Amino acid sequence: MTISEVSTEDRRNSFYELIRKDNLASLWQRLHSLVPKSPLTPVVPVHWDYDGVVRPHIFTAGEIVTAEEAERRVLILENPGLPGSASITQSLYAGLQLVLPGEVARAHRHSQSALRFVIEGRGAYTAVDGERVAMSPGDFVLTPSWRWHDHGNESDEPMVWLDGLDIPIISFFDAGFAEPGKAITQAELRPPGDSEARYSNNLLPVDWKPGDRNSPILRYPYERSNETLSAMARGGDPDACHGYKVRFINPATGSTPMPTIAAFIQRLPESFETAAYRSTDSTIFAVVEGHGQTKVGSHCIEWKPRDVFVVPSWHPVVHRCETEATLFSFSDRAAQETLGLWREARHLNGEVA
Ligand code: 1HN
Repeated sequence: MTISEVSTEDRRNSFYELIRKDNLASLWQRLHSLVPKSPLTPVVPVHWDYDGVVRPHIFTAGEIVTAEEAERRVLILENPGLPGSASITQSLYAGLQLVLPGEVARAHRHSQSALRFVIEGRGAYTAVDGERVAMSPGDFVLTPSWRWHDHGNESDEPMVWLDGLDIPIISFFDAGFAEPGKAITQAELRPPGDSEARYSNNLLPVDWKPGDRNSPILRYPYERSNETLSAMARGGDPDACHGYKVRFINPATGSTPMPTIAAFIQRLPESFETAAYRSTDSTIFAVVEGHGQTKVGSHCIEWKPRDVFVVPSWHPVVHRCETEATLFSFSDRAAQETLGLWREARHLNGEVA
């Protein structure tokens, strides 16, 4: 190094230190990491083994804290690439919630939108704005933003579901509010099944107008998603990247069930391997049925029913299964599409399509 180079370096460093005191920073030191050529995510691929690892911990949680004490007895699925963040991806939160027989989780409401995907147990309910929604394995249930919700389990089985919330998005915007309910449990304002009957039979009350961008359907039963997937599979011609894949919709708009979160369910035929695929929405998968492997870049995840795993943004993904398999998934694709950001690439026969 020549004397003039040393002094240039020194001048620059002392300049950076000086301006930092005035809350200034140089863009030229950071430009490329601020605007990468393609997504550079800290999110890592991660897999939670439900039966072997997570389930025993959840049931221990059930012994050491009541649902009442905890308000929500949940083990957060935290991405190790985002330590301390309570986030599973940069934009989403996920957790596994246990409600034991006889327990209730008190009413509250918040700006954050939530979905539930039932992992085990049947007969517990979540009540949304005064309507009880009974839940069974594989059901996809909505708690849109600012709706009162409480949970209860009047069955004789423990109930575990996967919660997905847009908590990091709401924190990013500093737009979150929350309020406790006056009563622990909401009064019933409508009979169970009311919203399902009104809005999910390809019918709508004649003068009904949506009040917001959320689906009026509170529960998408697995029975119905399974019926669709089975019919598609009988029809044949699976998509090379997805097998047979459908998206859950808001029937009033054909768009996503909630404005921030998109949700999907797909069936992979027996002995199927998908073509490599990537998209900008980091995605959380929950295994409904079947055994298989998912390659995320060079990382291989071996999955079985009730496991949860994450595919980070723009990582090439290949699913392979021995038995027929069903995967539920959710992501922030809804928000990305609204903002015109969402991208995907299909890599068919090694070519990017
Ligand atoms: C929440 O309200 C629920 O209602 C679950 O079950 C998880 C995580 C953070 C904030 C609120 C629920 C939550 C949550």
